[in-house]
Amino acid sequence: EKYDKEPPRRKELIVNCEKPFNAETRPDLLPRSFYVPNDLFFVRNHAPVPVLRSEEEFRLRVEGIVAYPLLLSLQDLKTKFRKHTVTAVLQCAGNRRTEMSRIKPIQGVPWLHGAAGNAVWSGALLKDVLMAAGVYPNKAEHVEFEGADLPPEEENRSGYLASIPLKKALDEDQEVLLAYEMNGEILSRDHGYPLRVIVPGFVGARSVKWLSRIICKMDSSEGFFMTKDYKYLPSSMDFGNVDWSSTPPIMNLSVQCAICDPLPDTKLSQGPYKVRGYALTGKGDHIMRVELSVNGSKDWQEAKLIKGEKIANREIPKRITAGLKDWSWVLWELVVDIKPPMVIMARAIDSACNTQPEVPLWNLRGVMNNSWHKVNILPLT
Ligand code: MTE
Ligand code: MO
Repeated sequence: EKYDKEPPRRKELIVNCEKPFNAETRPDLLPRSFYVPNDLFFVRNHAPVPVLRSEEEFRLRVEGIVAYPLLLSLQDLKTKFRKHTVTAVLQCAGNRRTEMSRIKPIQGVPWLHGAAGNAVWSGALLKDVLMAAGVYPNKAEHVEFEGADLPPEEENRSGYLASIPLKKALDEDQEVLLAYEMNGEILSRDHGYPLRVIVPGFVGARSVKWLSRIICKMDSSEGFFMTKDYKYLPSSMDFGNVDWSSTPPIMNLSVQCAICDPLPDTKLSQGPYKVRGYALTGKGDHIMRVELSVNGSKDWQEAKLIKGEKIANREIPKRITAGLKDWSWVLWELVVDIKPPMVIMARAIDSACNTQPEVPLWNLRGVMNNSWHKVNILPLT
């Protein structure tokens, strides 16, 4: 059995697919802490979790258009490169697909709004490793990552593949990380043990888990999840007429906001209720405002933003005031008047004044749904 060496998992997760394992955090648990606990963090796998016999055996290859190809042990990564820490949200491009599939059915993991999570990641900066390998920035334009898992979709039986522009990788302010720690703990097997990429600001699909190889290349990755998935195709394209080459692979996140508490179709009595959720920015530097409407979008009230929290005696750096981009999510809350039956709506506006569309833009893969989040509330009896 290919799936007989899977790690133990919390039963509180909402499992959307067992093999490969795909599970999301129950949305109402998300705003309970600024960082999602590792064992409640959503898991998006495309294959069985690879088994590493011993940590000593692990090697990362760095090759392609570089002067000095490298073969690094985990110990090398931890001792020869400075340790960098970044708080970043990870969101699957398919987060909130279920809402989009109400417009027209979509094949794909039926995520609610729990396929996003915030964590503090530590590891070596990808930039430092690429510099040590003597990357040729004038010759290479992309950095490809290969994972040790073997998704059936990768036709030539390679591992999971994705790439990012070399420019992003070499920009220290972009903080692209080869992470070995998540929330101060060693990565768990579901989240990429022993090493994964974290690409702040990009969709989760580019943050390759179980990283085994880095290849500096001229062209972007030909991997399945770059060329035949994770694309925001025009609404007119269906499986019958899809032209994958028409559309580039998704990279950047877009501004997002979700109501986590109450859950959709909750029965509530009339009166005040503290609504809670998360928001994250796309190309903007940070979330400027979150607004809620309880009267069908006629009036919008501003929610209170909760921008950080202490973890293990560590203060969140004042990135925003320092003029750097905030890769983290913000949590927000607002007490509203509940008069069921009703709909609570939420939308965010980021510092670049980007906001969300009122309705989802349907697309074949059901990705990048960042429409106004609408939660239906029912009367108690
Ligand atoms: N990396 C590998 N090697 N294999 C995968 O299946 N899934 C990607 C990405 N990295 C994946 C991967 C996708 S689509 C997402 S959304 C994130 O990992 C999810 O990371 P998580 O499971 O730690 O939440
Ligand atoms: Mo994803």
